[in-house]
Amino acid sequence: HHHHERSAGIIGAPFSKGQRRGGVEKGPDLIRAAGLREKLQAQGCAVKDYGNLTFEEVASDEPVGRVKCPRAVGSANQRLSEAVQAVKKDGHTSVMLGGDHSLAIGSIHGHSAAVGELSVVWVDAHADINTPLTSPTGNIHGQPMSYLLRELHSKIPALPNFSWIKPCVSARDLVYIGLRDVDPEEHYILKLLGVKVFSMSEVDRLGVARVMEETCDYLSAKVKKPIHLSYDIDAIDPSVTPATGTPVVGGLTYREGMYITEHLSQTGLLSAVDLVEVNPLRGRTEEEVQSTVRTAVDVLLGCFGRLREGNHPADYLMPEP
Ligand code: 4U7
Ligand code: MN
Ligand code: MN
Repeated sequence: HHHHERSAGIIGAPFSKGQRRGGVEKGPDLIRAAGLREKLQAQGCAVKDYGNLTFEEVASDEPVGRVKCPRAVGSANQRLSEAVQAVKKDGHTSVMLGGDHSLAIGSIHGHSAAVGELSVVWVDAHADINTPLTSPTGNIHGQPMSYLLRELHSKIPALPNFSWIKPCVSARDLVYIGLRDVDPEEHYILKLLGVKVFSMSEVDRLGVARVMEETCDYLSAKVKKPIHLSYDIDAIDPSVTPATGTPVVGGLTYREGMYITEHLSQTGLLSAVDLVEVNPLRGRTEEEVQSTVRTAVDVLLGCFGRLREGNHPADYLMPEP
């Protein structure tokens, strides 16, 4: 039961210039090497791997204001947007393997360009909604939602290689889960726009089951839009997924992390997924890296219908003696 026809179109985005630390560009190949394709196929999901994107070298990419590497981030995301549009036109659920979270700009933009209005579920320790002018670090992986929200359009200054980006998400169609490290300026923006937030406090108060029920009630109150899930591996507690650039204590348990994917998968509305911020160079041991990568694979399996109760093919036939 609960069997849907699913197919995954995988795009690797080995890109790290949305933040300072090298290593996060190794995410796509590590996640593949942990058996993503085989495991998806074993659970009845068709897979087409579109391979890794290649990104053009930007010769000189001086900061603009505080914003670091705007030209490289802008052009990488333009490529990614086109790749996601192609995957959606081929009829797949898009799976974008990052890479850092600045890649959500191109992934969500491309998804929206292909299918229209979206709901966005952002699972993260961070809100990633700084504008170029509020960002304390200048790292674009802390800013992607600010470029995508219609309500923030007037607060975004022009940046080189960003002019193709059209804001395509409304604040009422966005839900955050797992927040626990929000900058004051971001907190102000979230309140100003009235964004729905289930921080770790709400996960504590309500439990993850009610959080997911309320998330889906909220998002489908009017019309059921395709869901874009942007999953930052740092949403899960660093005791489980330590190999990431900006770990924050007090995160989702492995079980809560899985429940989110099981619930979203069963809505039948999941249309694109990002899995970002896996950085093997941030693991202190091989076991820390492997635990992070295994969990990333499990998140994706959950997105494609894996249930912890077990699964069986819709056409399964009992062997007769
Ligand atoms: B991630 C931060 F200041 N808010 O803007 C910023 F704390 O994609 C962190 O969620 C952003 O990992 C974290 O740089 C980006 C900082
Ligand atoms: Mn993030
Ligand atoms: Mn994060």
